[in-house]
Amino acid sequence: MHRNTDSAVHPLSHRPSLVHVLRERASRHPDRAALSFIDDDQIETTLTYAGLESRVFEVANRILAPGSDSNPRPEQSQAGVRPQPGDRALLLFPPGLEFIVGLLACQASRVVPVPTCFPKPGRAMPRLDAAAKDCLPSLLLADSKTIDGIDAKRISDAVMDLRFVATDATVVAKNASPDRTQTAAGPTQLLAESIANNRLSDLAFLQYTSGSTSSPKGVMVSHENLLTNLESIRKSFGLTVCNDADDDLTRGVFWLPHYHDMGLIGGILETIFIGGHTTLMSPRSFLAKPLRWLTAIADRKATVSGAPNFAYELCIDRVSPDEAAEIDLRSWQVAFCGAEPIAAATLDRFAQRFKVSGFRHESLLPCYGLAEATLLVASDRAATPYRKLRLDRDGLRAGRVTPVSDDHPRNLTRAIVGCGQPAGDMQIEIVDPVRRTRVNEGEIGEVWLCGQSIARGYWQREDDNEVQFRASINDDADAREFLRTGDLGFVHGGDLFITGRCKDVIILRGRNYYPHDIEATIHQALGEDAVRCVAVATDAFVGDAMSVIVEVARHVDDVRLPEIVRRVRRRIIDEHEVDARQVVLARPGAIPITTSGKLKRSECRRLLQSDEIAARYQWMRSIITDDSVAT
Ligand code: 1ZZ
Repeated sequence: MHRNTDSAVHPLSHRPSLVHVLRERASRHPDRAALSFIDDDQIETTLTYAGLESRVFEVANRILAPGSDSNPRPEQSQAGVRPQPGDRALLLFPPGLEFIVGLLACQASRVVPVPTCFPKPGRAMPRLDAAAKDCLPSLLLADSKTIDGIDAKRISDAVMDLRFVATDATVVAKNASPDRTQTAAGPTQLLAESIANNRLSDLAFLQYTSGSTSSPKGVMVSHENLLTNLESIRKSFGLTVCNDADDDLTRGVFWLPHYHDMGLIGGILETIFIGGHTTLMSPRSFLAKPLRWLTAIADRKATVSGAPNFAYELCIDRVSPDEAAEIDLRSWQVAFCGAEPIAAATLDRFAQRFKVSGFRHESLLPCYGLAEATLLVASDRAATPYRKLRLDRDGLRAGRVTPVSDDHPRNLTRAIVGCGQPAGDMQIEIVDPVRRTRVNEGEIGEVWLCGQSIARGYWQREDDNEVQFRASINDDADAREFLRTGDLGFVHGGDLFITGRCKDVIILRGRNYYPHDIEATIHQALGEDAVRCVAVATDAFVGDAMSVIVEVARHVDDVRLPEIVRRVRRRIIDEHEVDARQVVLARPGAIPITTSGKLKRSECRRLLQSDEIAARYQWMRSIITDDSVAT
C-alpha cells in the first residue's frame, strides 16, 4: 500500500467556499493585484482583491435578482426566474477576467458554474450544446459581446431557452458587498444569506472538459474537493500563502485554457487561495509566439508557471538561443509539467536551452493529475532534481519494471519521468484491474486513488460512478472506495511513474480527445466513401501522436486517395483543432473488430506500430515537413 501519512488538515469549516477565502483576502489586502490578463493585442487589465470581490458581488446580486436583468433576449423561457441553490449555469467566456468573475459569482449565489470551451467565431458549439443537454442548466453567463453574437442557428434550443446574464452589464451600484453597503436591500440580503448557506458538500463546479462530445461527463467537484486540492497543491509545490504585506508574493503566469482543470484550478483558483498575483494570457497568444510566455515570466518575476510537455517542446523549437539569452528566468522556482506523458528528453533540453536565461534544472516539477481527482494527484519534490528511471523496453511491454543502467542500448530502453509522491491526503494503490488486487512492488497496474480530493462522481451517471468512483480492492482491510483512473503505472522508491493508459482517450497537447468524436468527424467528411474508421494514440508516451485508419469503400478509385486524406485531415483540424500524424487508407476488413462489431482499438494500435495494416495508401507527417507515401 502506498499511503501518505501526512494527515489531512481540514482548515475548511470556517470558510467553506473559495468566495469566503476571497472575502478574507479582500479585507486583508484590498489593493493587492489578484489577477491580470494580457489580451492578444498585449493590452493588460487587472483586478485587485477588493475589485474582484466587488465585481463578484455585483454579478451575484444580479443572478439572484432576475428582475434587474438587462437581458438582451427577453424572449427566453427562463428569463426572470430566480435560480434555486444547485441550479447549473453555463459559462461561455473567452480567456479573460470576466470568466473568473462569472464563476465566483455563481458560487456566491449557490449556482453551480459549468465552464465550457469558447468556440472560434462563426463555429457551431457542440460542446456547449452537449453540456447543456446533460446538466440541464437554467442560466448562461457570458459577456455582452458574446451574448450579442450568439446565433440561434448555431445553437440548440436547450441553450437558447436559458436565462442569459451578461456579467459586464452594470446594473447594481459599485461596491455592493453584502456587509459593506448599508443600502443593500432585497438581492444584497439574499446574497449574504446565500454565501452564509454555502456548504463544503455543495458543488463548486461541474468540469466537462474531459468528456467526449457524444457522451459528455461532468465531473462533480465539491467545495471540499476543491479546497482540499488547492491546499495539496500549495503544500506539494511549496507555494507561500501571502497573508501579510511583507510576505514574499507568489507570482504566477498562465496561458492554459481556463475551462480545463489545470488552467482553472492551478492557474486561477490557486492564486486566490494563497493570495498571490497571477498574470493570464490566452492559449492562442502563447501558441502564436511561445516566447511571450517566457517573457511574461521574466517581466513579472514569476515564481510559478507550467504547462504540458508539448509547450516546453514548443519553446525549445521556437525560441532561439539569442532570444533565450535576452530573458531572465531566475525567478522561476516551480516549472511544473503534467497533463500528458512527460519526456525526460524534453525537460533536459529545456533546462539546457534556458540555462543561459538563469533557469534552474531543479525548478522542473513533473506532476500527475486528472479532473476526477479535482486536479493534482502526485508531484515531484519542489526544488530538487526530478527522478528518471531507465527501464528495459521488453519488460515494460510485459508489465514488468526492470531498471537498467544508462549505458544500455537506447533502442532497448525507455526513460520514464517520476511524478513524485501523493499530494496531501491522496492514497495511491497500483491494482491489477482484472483481479482487483494490489500488484507486487515493481509491477505495473492501474492507478487507483482515494482521498478527499476525489470528486463526487459524474453528473447523473450512477452506473458509471459505481464502476469508476466506488471500486473496491479485494484484499483491502479498510474496505475503502477508490477512483479508477484508467492510467497504468507503478511505484518505485515511493514515487509514482505513469507508463500508459488502459482507457482509449487520446491525449494531444495535454488535451483529451475521444476516438468516437474523431471517428464521427471522419464519417461526416467521407460519407459513403468510408466503410469503417478508427482513431488511436500510437505513440502515447511522447504524446502528440494520433493515427487514423479508414477502410475506404471499394468504389473509390486509387487516384482519389490523396484527396481523401486531405479531406479527412482538414475536417479533423477544423472540428478538433488537431492534426493526425498518420492517416492510413485500407481495404474493407482491415480494421479488426469484436464479434459484437466493436472496434478493437488496442489491436489496431498494435498493427499500426508493427506496420501490419495492409494499406492502399498512407500519409505520414514527418517532424520537419509533411510528406505522402503511396504504397
Ligand atoms: P485531465 C499551481 N496525464 O490533465 C499549478 N498527467 O486532467 C498546479 N499522463 O482530466 C497545477 N503523465 O484533462 C497542477 N504526468 O486529464 C497540475 O491526463 C497537475 O491519462 C497536473 O488520466 C494535472 C493534469 C490534469 C489533467 C487527465 C489524464 C490522466 C492521464 C493524463 C496527466 C500525466 C498524464 C502521463 C502525466
